[in-house]
Amino acid sequence: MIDYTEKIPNNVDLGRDRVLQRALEHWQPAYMNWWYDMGPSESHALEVYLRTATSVEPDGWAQFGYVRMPEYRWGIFLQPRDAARQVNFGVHKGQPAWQEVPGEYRSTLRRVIVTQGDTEPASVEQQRLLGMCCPSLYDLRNIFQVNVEEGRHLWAMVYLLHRYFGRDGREEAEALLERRSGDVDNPRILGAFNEPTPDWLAFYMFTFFTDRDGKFQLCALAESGFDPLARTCRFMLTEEAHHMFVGETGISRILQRTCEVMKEHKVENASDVRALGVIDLQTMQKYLNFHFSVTIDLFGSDASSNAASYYTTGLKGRYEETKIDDDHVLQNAEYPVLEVSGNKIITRRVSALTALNERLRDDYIAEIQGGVDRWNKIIEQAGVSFRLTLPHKGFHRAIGNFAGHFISPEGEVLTKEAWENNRDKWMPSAADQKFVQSLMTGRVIEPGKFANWIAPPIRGVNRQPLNFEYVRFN
Ligand code: BYC
Repeated sequence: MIDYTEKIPNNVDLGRDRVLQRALEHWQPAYMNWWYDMGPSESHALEVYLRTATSVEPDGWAQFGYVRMPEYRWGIFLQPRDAARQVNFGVHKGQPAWQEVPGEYRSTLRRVIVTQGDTEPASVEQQRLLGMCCPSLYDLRNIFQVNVEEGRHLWAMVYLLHRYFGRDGREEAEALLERRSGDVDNPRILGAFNEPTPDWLAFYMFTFFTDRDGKFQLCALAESGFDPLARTCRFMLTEEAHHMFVGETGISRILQRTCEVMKEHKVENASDVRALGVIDLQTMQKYLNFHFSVTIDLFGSDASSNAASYYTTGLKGRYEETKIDDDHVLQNAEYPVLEVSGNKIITRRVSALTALNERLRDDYIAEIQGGVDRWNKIIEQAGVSFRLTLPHKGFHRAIGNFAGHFISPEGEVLTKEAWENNRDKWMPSAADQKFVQSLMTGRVIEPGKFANWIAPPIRGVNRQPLNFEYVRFN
C-alpha cells in the first residue's frame, strides 16, 4: 500500500532514508511553484473528480474523489521488486538485475532518465490553456487527470535522479523545472514537446500519438537491467493507458459528430461542413499528418549508435523484450530501414543493434494503425466515404534518414519547392488552425452539455452519469 500519511506519499519506505527524504522535500516546493506557474491556467481553486492511486496493485485505482489540484498527492510509486529478476538482454544478460547504478553507465542512464523526465512537465506546459475552452466538464476533468499524472511521472524520474545520482541528479531535477516548452533560450529536450497544443483537436491527437510514444518508450525502459527504473516505468504505464484512451475516444467523438452532421445535412464539401460548426474530415487528416510525423521523430535516428549501446549495455530493451524469441544480444542480426537514394526510397538491411530506434518506431506504427482503423470504422458506419490514412514514414521528418528530404504523404520523393507548394494541403494551414480555434471560444461547463463539434462519450468516468459534476467551480 501507499503511505499517504507522509508528506511525500510513497511505497519506497522513504522515511528510512532521511537525507533523501529531506532532499525531495526541498524539491517539493519548487515543484509546487512550477505547478502554480505552468500547470493548468486558473484551475487552482477548482474541485476536480480525480482518481488517486492507493496501491500499485491492479485494483489500486479504486479511489475517486474531489481534489483541488494543488492538493493532489503526488508521490513515488514503484512496482514491487522481483528478487529473481535478471538483466534480460545485451552483454550482461543473465546477471541479476542491478539495484544500484553501474558506475560505467551512470552518465548514459542519467541522460535517458532526464530525457524521459523532461517530457512530463513539458506536456503540462503545452496544455495549460486548454481548460479555458473545454468542450464539457467530462473533458475538463480528463485533461486535469492527465496533467496531474504527468506531474507524477515527473516525480517518478526525479525520485530516481535524487536517489541514485547524487549531486548531479539533484541538479538535473532542478533543471527539469527550469526548461520550458517552446522557450527559445531554454526549451524542452525533444522536438514534439516544444510544439504548441493550441486547441482540443491537437490535444486529442497529442494524447493519441505522442502519449503512445510515451507508452513504447516506457515499455522499453521497463525492460531495463537497472531495476528501479524498470519498476517505476511499469507503474507509469498503468497511468499512461488512460491518457491514450482520452486521445483515441476524443478523436472518435469528433469524427462521430462530424459524420452525423454531414449525413443529417447531406453535405460533403469541407466548407459546407465547417459552416455547420463541426470539424471537416480533411482538417482532421492534416492534424493527423502533423502529429504522426512529429511523434515518430521522437524515436530518434534510424541508425543510432546510442540506441545500440543502450541495448548492449542492458539499459533500454525492445518493446516486449522478454516475449521475443531470439538471442537477445543481436550481434549478428539485421533489420530493414528505409533511406532516400536519388529520387527513390529504398530498403537497406543494417545491423539490428543500430536499428533499434527504427524497430521501436515500427512497433509503434503497427499499434497506431489499429487506432486509425477503429476511427475509420466510425466513418464507415456513418455511411461517409472518406478514410483517414497514416502518411508515409518519411513525410515531414526532422530526425533520421528522411531529415532534409521532401517526401509526400504517399511516399514520393519531391523537390523542396514541390513539397512547399502542397504544404497547406497536407498539414494544418494558418486558416485551418484559425477555423479550429474559432470553435474553442469559452468553456462548456453545464453538467451534461457538450460543445457542438464533439459527440458525448459512451459512458462517464467511474460509472458516473454524463451529467455528473466532474469539476466543481464553487
Ligand atoms: N528531438 O541517436 P539519436 C512521453 C537527439 S514520450 C530532439 O538519433 P537516440 C510522454 C538525441 O537526444 C517518451 N532531439 O537518438 C508523452 C541525441 O542527442 P544527444 C519520452 C532528438 O539517442 C506525452 C541526438 O538527437 N521518453 O513519455 O538513440 C506526454 C542523436 O540521437 C530527437 C524517451 O524518449 C527529437 N525528436 O534516441 C508526456 C525515452 N530525437 O543525446 C510524456 C528516453 C533524437 O546526442 N529517451 N534527438 O545530445 C531515449 O531513449 C532517447 O533519448 C531517444 C533518442 C529515443 C529520444
